[in-house]
Amino acid sequence: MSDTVVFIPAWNEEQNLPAVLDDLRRELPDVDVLVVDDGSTDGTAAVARAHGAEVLSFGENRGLKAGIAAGYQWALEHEYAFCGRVDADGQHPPAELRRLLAMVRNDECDVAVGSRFVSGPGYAPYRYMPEGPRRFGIAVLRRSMALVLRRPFGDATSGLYAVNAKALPLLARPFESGAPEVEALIRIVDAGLRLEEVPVNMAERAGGESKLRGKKAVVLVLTVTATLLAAKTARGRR
Ligand SMILES: Nc1nc2c(ncn2[C@@H]2O[C@H](COP(=O)(O)OP(=O)(O)OP(=O)(O)O)[C@@H](O)[C@H]2O)c(=O)[nH]1
Ligand SMILES: [Mg+2]
Repeated sequence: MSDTVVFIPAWNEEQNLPAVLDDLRRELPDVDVLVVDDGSTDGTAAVARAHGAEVLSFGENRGLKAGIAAGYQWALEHEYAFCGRVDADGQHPPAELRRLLAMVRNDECDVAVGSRFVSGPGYAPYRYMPEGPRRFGIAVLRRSMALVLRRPFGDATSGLYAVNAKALPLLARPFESGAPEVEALIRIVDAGLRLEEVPVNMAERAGGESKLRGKKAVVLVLTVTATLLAAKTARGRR
């Protein structure tokens, strides 16, 4: 058993998982890998096993927020010192996760989140310029995050994470909103953990269908804003 587990929330991702799992194995040969198969009706579980991953299968689709909490819960129960998360659709290059995990291992921070919207050496500013409604949504989100977190944060819906054991109990608790990543960031900052937003490159979804098109994207922005307002109100009451 390794001291690190990387989990992948997956819902009907048999097309994309093989490449993601093989790439993970190449970049991070020593980590354990868990696929959280959320009631998939395709070959997600079988493909994951065939490519060397552990599989945690839900009997029915419980939604991404349940899948995320279950991944961290697994890491907590199995007493891993470090935990990573990547998406199943090929958007998160395992080489970038390797950098994030190294930062957490070196104790540079407790939580490292991969971001398209911050820059650094080798990562040019404005390398991702979302268009139209997405651009507006991201701008609104950035302002709200700065207000609630009391620090800037550009890519609040990123699912590319590396964390140490201090963050596990916080992230294994069930998420209440439709914006679990935003909720996660609030929990991390409220607990006083050291959070780093790290520039990364991300790819386009490799295949299959995005769960986030058109109307759904608008609903997401509204959900996120509601989550932020709720968090602010709850803090005010304390
Ligand atoms: N456990 C679980 N995972 C899900 C569910 N819906 C999506 N996922 C996974 O969550 C990850 C992100 O889903 P995407 O559909 O790619 O969402 P996105 O990356 O925000 O949207 P795109 O930019 O269009 O790709 C992928 O690994 C999906 O397989 C779900 O209901 N349950
Ligand atoms: Mg995606």
